[in-house]
Amino acid sequence: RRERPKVAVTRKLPDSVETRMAELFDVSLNLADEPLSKEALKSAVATADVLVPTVTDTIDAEVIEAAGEKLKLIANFGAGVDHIDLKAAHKKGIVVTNTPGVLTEDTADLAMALLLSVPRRIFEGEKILRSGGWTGWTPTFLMGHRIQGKRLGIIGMGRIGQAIARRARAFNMAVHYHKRTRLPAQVEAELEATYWADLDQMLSRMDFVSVNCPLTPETHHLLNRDRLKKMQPHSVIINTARGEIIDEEALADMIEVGRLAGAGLDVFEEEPTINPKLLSLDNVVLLPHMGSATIEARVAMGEKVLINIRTFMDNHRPPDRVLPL
Ligand code: 8YV
Repeated sequence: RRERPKVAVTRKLPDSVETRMAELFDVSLNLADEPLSKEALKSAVATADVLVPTVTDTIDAEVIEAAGEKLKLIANFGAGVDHIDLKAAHKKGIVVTNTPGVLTEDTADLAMALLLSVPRRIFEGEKILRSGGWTGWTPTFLMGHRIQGKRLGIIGMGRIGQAIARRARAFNMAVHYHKRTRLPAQVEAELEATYWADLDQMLSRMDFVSVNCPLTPETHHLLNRDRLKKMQPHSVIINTARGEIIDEEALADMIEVGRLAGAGLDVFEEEPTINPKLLSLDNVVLLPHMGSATIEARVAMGEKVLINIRTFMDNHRPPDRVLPL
C-alpha cells in the first residue's frame, strides 16, 4: 500500500471538499482561514508533496526555492495562476494545475450583474432607498442607460469571455472581442462576435468593455492611461478577471473627471485594499472578488483539485495542467 501524499491546503475550503481530501490524502489544513505568512508558506512547501494554494497566496520564487525535494505539484484552487511564479516552478520541475471550466458560468453571471448594475444604477437606487432618501416615483429619477443594442467589447475570449458573449447576445447587445489569437470561424459565427485584432480600435468604438483575459506579464496594465483615453466618455468598464490588468489609478482619475462613465469591478490591484478614489464614486460598483463564489462552483473547484492530485499521483497527466505547457 502506497503512502498517502502529503497535501498542504492554504485556506479553509468547503467542508465537503475538506472531508474528501482528508479521506484521500494526508492533509494539513489552515484552520485559521487567514492567508498564510510567507514563512508559513515556506515551511508548508518544505515538507509537502502537493501544495493547494489560492489567489491570496503569493507563490513567488522565494517560496518555490524553499520547496523540498518532495514537492512535485501545485494544484491551485482557482483558474487564474498569476500569483504563482511559473518560471520558478518550471525550473524546479514542479507541475501546476488549475480549476477551469467549473466557474465559467458563475463568473459570467457576475459580469452580467455588473454590466446591468452600472448603467441601470441599481446600487445607487438601493442605497438611496435604504437611507430613506426615496421620496417617490418621478419621471426623471435615477435614469440610466439601456444595454440593449449597445456594443460590448470583450478583452480575452476564453471560456468566461464566451459565456459573457452568449449572455450579451441574449440581451440583444452587439458583441465584439479582442484576443491574441482569433477564434475559429465557426466558434466566432456561433457567438455572433466581431473580431478586432487592434485593441485600441476596438476600445474607441465600444459602449461597454469587459476584461476577461488572464493576468500575465503581457496583460499587466494592458488598459493603461493611454488605452483608457481611447475609450469614449460614455463607456463603462467591467472587470471580473484581475485588477492588475487595468491601471486602477488612471481608471479612477478618468471616471472622476467624466472621461469614462463608470466601472463595475470585482477585482482590484491591491486586494483587499480599495483605492479611496474608487470608493468615493457613485457610478462605480465594487464587489469583493466573488465571481466564482457559489457553493456549486467552489465544491466543483475542490473536486477538480482532487482529480488533479489523484491523476498526478497515479502518474497520469492531470486534466487541468497549466505547467509544463
Ligand atoms: C477564486 C478566481 O475565487 O479562479 C480564479 O482565478 O479568481 C476565483 O475563482 C480564487 O481565485 C480562488 O483562488
